[in-house]
Amino acid sequence: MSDLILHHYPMSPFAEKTRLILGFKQLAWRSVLIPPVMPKPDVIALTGGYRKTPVLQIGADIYCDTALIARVLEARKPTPTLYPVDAPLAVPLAQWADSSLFQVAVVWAMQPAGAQAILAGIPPEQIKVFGADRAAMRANAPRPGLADGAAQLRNHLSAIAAQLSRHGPWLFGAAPSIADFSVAHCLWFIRRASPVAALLDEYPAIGPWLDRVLAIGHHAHTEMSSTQAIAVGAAAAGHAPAAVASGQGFEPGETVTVAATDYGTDPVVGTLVGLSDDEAVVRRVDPRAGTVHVHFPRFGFQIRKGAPA
Ligand SMILES: N[C@@H](CCC(=O)N[C@@H](CS)C(=O)NCC(=O)O)C(=O)O
Repeated sequence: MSDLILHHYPMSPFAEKTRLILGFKQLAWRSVLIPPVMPKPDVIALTGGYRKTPVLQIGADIYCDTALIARVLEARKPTPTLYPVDAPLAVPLAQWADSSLFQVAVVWAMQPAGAQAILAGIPPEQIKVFGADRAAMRANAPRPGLADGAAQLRNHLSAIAAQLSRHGPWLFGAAPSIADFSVAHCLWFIRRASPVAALLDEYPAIGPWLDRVLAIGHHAHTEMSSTQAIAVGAAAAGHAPAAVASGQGFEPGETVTVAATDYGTDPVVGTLVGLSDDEAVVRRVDPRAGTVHVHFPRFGFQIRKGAPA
């Protein structure tokens, strides 16, 4: 079976979500450390434009977005499951955490005192580069200021704490679900912003639960360079089987553009080879990575006909 190759960097919350899911499923993985800011030529060689973190590579299949990566890991190793049958709202709750909760967790964690802790050790000129990169990535995407963000975060934390008190030890009862990982990576980020992390202590049910999630760990992983990962893509022959469902307005083999709809909306252009209610797959040819299949979930992405003018 081809290696699971995670392209990520240590301080990325969505990467931490994925590392913990790999730990939960006890799946061994290869770790490719990527830059936290653009340019990311080796990531783009694989994705064709998508720049967010993390990305999962299996041979010549490139999976964008952690909602899809989680499903791929579930298919690779179904037990323990991320989607317990008695927790049907785990997926929508995870989506809420990955968007609403994440946004206000970042607003809280990245207030000046928190940002200083998170970016500790990074030279001031690099911090400027980081700020400019994130401003460009967000473009005009609206984000609450600190007062609004803090109020919203406190509401969210109350709800999470109440859920854990009544239904714990995990968010949906006796076993972890995808929701635990999506909520945990947001609060992990706040914990790393140590001068402002005491907010979490106001919700006593949260600390022990977060400790439990983080204790799952990341399982066994070994480093790989991005050059090696691109060579793996170039050498891989087989691609995940895909089909284009009828009735969605797209034909197999047509040129399409796929892009995120929130932030980091850099388009990926390719030949449509797979489309379902869960996933869009495009084939593209890269001078270094060869022919790759790039996979996107349908939530949070838009697929359009043709290539941008
Ligand atoms: N919906 C995406 C969100 C990923 C995301 O926003 N990741 C952040 C890092 S935690 C990011 O891409 N930041 C910019 C970058 O790494 O270039 C997912 O679930 O993977």
